[in-house]
Parts: sequence; C-alpha cells; structure tokens
Amino acid sequence: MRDLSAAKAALTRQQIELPSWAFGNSGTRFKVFGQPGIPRTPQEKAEDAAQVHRYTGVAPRMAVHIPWDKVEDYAALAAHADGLGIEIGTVNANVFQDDDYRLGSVCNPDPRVRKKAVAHLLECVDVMDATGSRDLKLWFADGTNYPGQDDIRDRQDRLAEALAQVYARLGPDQRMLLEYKLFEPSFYTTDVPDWGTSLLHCQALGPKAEVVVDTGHHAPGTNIEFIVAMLLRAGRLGGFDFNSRFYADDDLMVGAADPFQLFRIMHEVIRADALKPEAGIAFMLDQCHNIEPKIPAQIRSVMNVQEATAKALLIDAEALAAAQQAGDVLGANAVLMDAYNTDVRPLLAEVRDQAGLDPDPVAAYARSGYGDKIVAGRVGGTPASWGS
Ligand code: RM4
Ligand code: MN
Repeated sequence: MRDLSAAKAALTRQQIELPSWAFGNSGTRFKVFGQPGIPRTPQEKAEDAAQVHRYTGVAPRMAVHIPWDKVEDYAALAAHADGLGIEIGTVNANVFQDDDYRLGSVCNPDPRVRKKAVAHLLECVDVMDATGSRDLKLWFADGTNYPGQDDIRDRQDRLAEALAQVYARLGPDQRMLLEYKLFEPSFYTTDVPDWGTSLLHCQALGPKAEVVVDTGHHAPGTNIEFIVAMLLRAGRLGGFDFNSRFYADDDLMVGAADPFQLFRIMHEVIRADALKPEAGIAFMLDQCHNIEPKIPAQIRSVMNVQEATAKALLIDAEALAAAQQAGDVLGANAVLMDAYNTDVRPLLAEVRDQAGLDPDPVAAYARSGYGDKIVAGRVGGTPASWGS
C-alpha cells in the first residue's frame, strides 16, 4: 500500500535551492535578450527568489555566484535575504571569466594564474563565513583544445594541489562540492569531465568533499540515475544542479526535456532515503531563462521537481521489491510506470493547501502584480546579466 501521508510529509519538507543568475538576463553566444524588470543588484535577485519561495514554499535558499553577486557586505546581504524569508545558499566560484584564465585556472601551466585562482576560491570561503553558507560549489572551465597542448597528468596534479589548499580552509560545517562537465568551453580535454574524476579528487581530499551532478553535463544518452545511485552508495553525492537539455548544456527548465529521467533520478534519491534535508543533498537549480520570464520559470521548475518527486514517492516499494525478487521483469517495470503515470498535481495542490499556500503557484504569482511592480520600479541602473 502506498503511504500517501508519508509522501505528503516528505513533499512538505523538500527543499530546492534557486540560482541567483536565473533572475538576471542571459542568452547564448549569439544574443542576450534583455527583459524588463530585471534585478540590478544581488539584493534585488534575492527579492525575486523570495517570490518563488513565497508561492511554492519549498525554495528557501538562493545560491550566489561570485563575483556576479559581489557586494561590500555579505553579512548584510544575508540579513537582507533573512528579512525576505530566505537564506543565502551555496557559494559558486567563478574562475572562468578573466583573461588570465585563457589556458585554465587552477590547472593553468602558469603558477601565477593558479595562485590567483586559488585566492578567488579562498575568497569564496570568506563569503561563506559571512553568509553562513554550507557549500562551496566548484566548476572549472579548465581543459585543452588540442592534443599535446598541455600535459593531462600535470594538470591533474595542479588541480589536486589547488583543491587541497581550499579544502584545508573549510570550516567544520562547510563542504566543497566538485562539479564535472563533459566538455565546453574546452573541446579536447576537460580537467573534471566526469563523475569518476570528481569522485577521485573528493576521495583524496576527505569527507567534506562531494560530487555535484549537473544534469546537463553528460553525453547524450548517459544513464544519470545510475551515476546518482553510485554516488549515493559511496556517500559522496553532495547535490544536484538541475536543468534539462535536448542537446548539450542547454540549461533549460528542469523536467522540461525529460520528466521521466527526472523521475528516475528522484527514485534513486528516495531509494537511498536522501530526500530529507538532513541527508545533506543540495537540490539546486542551475538554469538560464533566455526567452521566458524568469520568476514564473523558476516557479515552474520548482513545481517540475516536486512533480517528479511526488511520482517517485508514490512508487510502491514493497510491490517493487517483491516483483524484483520474483524476477518478474514486467511486473517490476509496471510498478514503476504506475507511479510515473499518476497525475500528482491534485496531491501537490493538497500539500500546498495544507501549508497555507495557493494550490496553483503560477497563477498566484501572476495575480500578485509583482511582475508589473518590478517592471515599473526597476528603471535605470544596469540589469544583472550572465557574466556581469
Ligand atoms: C557552468 C556550471 C556551473 C554554473 C555556471 C554558470 O556550466 O554548470 O554550475 O555555475 O555554468
Ligand atoms: Mn552547474
């Protein structure tokens, strides 16, 4: 028997973290389309993020990206967020947008550049101290474009050395999350291209280093839920950067391209009892809304994660285990598909209603007038944009 009240309780406690950069303008290398009402400051990004939390009730944190979200006083930014009912979450480092990083950051052959990159990463830990953030998320654009360009093994040694310096600086409750990505911007080698490379570095560093799975960072056809199962089994899954993709790192709304994959991923999370916040998995969005309005897109993304989670929670675990034990191939598959094919929207509406929220967050936000208010109010200044 599927336990509906347990599913509801789990959905109420679920937490999804929002990326500050999703609220700024973004685009491709061809064009960034500006939208009206875009935040000009990290404080205004937090105000937008707080709207998403207000209507979904499950998005109490906004990740920041440094230096995009550079402020004089990070404690004041955290206090501002607190006043809005949210917290500053993961601190994302940025060692990919400076001319010095043409040949890489922490893997660069030039020790001066490596030192500069490490100094930035350490600065990000200072930010975490000020904001009370738990996680430092590291993604490196490092790699090479041509065979022979640099020594693959030396670059790994440089990476390990830099990571060790940053790891040593972490406080007892702080973690380092190492994100991998198959390719781009490097096209021949990438220094952290896959979960194996990330895991090896994390294992060498210690228990506070964990792997981040960005769902857009794999080759087409990769079985991501298998990776998730392996990392959970090893106790090294630090979190997700959720988004969806049709081709490469498209950064589209999670659950838009492949809701079934998202369901399968959430099934592995639930199978490992890792949905609850105390399990320490950071469920983050990492998306760019290039052509759609930002705040409703974030609300929709949160709802997509909730729907996949709800379906995974509805899997009849006992029936599934029984079918698996009996070697009932079709029966086991049917148990999974029954859950996937359930319309969970009424269940989620009920969960929201019980939490005192509007059952339809998208409509509630649209009715609130906030969208018009920011369009009218945010005049002048420089709208936040990917890369600035
Ligand atoms: C990278 C990676 C990082 C994100 C940047 C903006 O591809 O996914 O997580 O911080 O993009
Ligand atoms: Mn990412």
